[in-house]
Amino acid sequence: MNVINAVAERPDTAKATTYDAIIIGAGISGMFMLYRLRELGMTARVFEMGTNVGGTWYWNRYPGARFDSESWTYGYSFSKELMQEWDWKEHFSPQPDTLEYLNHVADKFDLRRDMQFRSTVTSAHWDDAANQWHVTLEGGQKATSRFLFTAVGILSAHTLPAIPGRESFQGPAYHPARWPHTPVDFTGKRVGIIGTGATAIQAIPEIAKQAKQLTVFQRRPNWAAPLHNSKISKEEMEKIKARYDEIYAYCATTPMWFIHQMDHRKTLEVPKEEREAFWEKLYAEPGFGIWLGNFRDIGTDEEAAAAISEFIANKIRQRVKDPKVAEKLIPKDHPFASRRVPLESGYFEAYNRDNVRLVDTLNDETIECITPQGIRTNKQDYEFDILIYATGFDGVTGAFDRIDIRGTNRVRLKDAWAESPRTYLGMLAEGFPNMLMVLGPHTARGNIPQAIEHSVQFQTGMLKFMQEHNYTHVETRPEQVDEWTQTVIKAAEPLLSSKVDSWQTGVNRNVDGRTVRRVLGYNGNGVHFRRLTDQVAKDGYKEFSFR
Ligand code: NA7
Repeated sequence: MNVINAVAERPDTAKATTYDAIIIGAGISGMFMLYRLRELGMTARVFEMGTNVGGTWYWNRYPGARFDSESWTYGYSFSKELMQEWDWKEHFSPQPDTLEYLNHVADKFDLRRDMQFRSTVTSAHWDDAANQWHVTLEGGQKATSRFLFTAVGILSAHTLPAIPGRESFQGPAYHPARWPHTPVDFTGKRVGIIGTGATAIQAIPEIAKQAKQLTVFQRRPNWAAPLHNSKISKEEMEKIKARYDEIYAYCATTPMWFIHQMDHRKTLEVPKEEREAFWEKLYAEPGFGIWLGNFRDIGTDEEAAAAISEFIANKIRQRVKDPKVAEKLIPKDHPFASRRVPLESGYFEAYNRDNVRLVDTLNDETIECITPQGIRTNKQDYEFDILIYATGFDGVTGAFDRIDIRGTNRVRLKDAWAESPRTYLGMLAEGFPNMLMVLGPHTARGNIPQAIEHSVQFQTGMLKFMQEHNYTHVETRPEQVDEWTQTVIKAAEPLLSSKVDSWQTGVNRNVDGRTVRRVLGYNGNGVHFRRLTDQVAKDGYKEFSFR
């Protein structure tokens, strides 16, 4: 197996081994958590697998990787100075620019001095008697802390396809989330890619421009809509900077904290012509408007979902020249917006190129195995110079499962969550004292950096409260966990997305036991979530139990 893994060297030994807090992960969450903990006067150490900061934007270096969210709503907002000094170059920032931004943040706030890279946390065990966490890294290094912060991301546990023969392929094979740090040259190469999720949808048009031939193995097609990215001029950036307060305040009023506000009409109440004109407008606009700015029932009402799906299907038919290929690219098993909608830049047109072919592995051929030369289906052998496994992630809980986390009575988190996560607000897990999760399961997500900032503010607010009251121990209350778990499950019930297999519902057939759908996020309104958490803070965190 030659999937590239950028991490090779072992860490240096840390100077001290006891901290007030250990943070796992140096992505957007871990960086901001460190910043805030320092403000509280706490000693903190970040352990990060990679060789530098950036998390998702450190790992995912594949061609075409970029934000699907407006850059100017997707950065940190805690520092006005930072906002004013950083110029986003494109409305949807490409990965290299985003990584540069995060490095700039790390430099500006001198974050790296409390970070240890090439450091994979393998276990974290709670010690009730000592009221602290014992953390072990790959290689044996140990550290202890009063608090443990998981800042591990929701899409960081990448998964390779469970297809026999994977080890035998003789050429280079890559997962997009472990992409090499130097660009891969596809010139003159025959490339095979498995998967057609958001990642592949970004990568395919870019690889197609270079490769001699690109063969896409599609199991289930995904709905996708145009991104409409463009550059940001100096003048436009100045205007955005002048409006930052207004922009972020507006995002906080929308259900998912994006710049897109849902349309409060119901789809079928709007006359067909008016509806179609509205959809034409959304389809021609940049960003998630077609998903998040759409009629309020497209995610819950089957007829409404069928109508928007038909609209998008017709767009695909118009854009893909070969009608047979177009039909294969149109999902038939789930409606538009019932999985996270990938945004694309020329994805459908890529299939009009002579050097791109689509293999439908659901209806036409079945992948049997990977061979030394390429991929064998039940119909033929395909030969490739390079293989790409754009096969996604063990979403939300996957990164937790990869660490042996044990709480009270040495209960393993993985076992405790086997059927469903049990948390309060997705921030503290039942039975795991002093472990605070940024983007944990059952929390509100939407606009990820804004969700992170909100969560970090809430958690560090609670730590400040603990400092003021001389508390050193925090736990959930069982009745709050029951109530929150039920709230989360209830909020997911009306959603069509709850009836579809995806990383969001926790299904990943490349991972043992990941065949049953689970609720992994809080799908209620983000505005209510903010209100609730603000109220909990205002009332003195009564829902938690302190010692
Ligand atoms: P996704 O969206 O989970 O997509 C993974 C893709 O890989 C999807 O098309 C899968 O098909 C396919 N897949 C996975 N395993 C296999 C096997 N064994 N054989 C064939 N095809 C397979 O992951 P992405 O990385 O694209 O995107 C993740 C998120 O990142 C995205 O939602 C954004 O939030 C950013 P399937 O649909 O399961 O039939």
